[in-house]
Amino acid sequence: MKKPVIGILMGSDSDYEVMREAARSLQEFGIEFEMLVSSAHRSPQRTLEYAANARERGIRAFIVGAGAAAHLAGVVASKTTLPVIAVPIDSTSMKGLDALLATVQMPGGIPVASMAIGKAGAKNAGLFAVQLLAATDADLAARLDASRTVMAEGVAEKSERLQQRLSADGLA
Ligand code: RP5
Repeated sequence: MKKPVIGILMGSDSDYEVMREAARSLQEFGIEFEMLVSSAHRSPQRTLEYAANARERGIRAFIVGAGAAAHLAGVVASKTTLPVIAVPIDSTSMKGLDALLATVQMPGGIPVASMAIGKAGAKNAGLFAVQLLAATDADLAARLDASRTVMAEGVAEKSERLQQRLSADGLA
């Protein structure tokens, strides 16, 4: 079994549906990861120990999702100098704006890279982690380039289908 190089952390199992998108991005590029629940507020000791011990276990970056008064990414960052990529989760009536503001307003000296709120943010967090690893892995960088090409082709195909809809609607 391969060793995980990315640690995906979330504040509650209720965050899983969003954070699964990060796992999917990593899986697409064959990046090994581990995923666990740990809370900045409900299990602070577990969170601090995980962050402190991760580097020696082979982890090279963290993806951290939390909602509400989202302190998890910042707490992880306080115990490691590995990169921390945060995903604000839309789990309250404030629809993730609370988590976004709590996440991005880190004090100078302890950086956290925050993605967008929700599933797009989680997807990009996974891709961002791949990009970090690709900085020293030419094969991985080439596969990222290829995925961008496929994405661009997909946009062109959508445009083509749009022409067909325009025509069907009698607008072209
Ligand atoms: C946060 O509180 C978690 O990250 C989650 O987004 C939110 C709600 O958690 P649960 O009450 O669903 O466990 O800490």
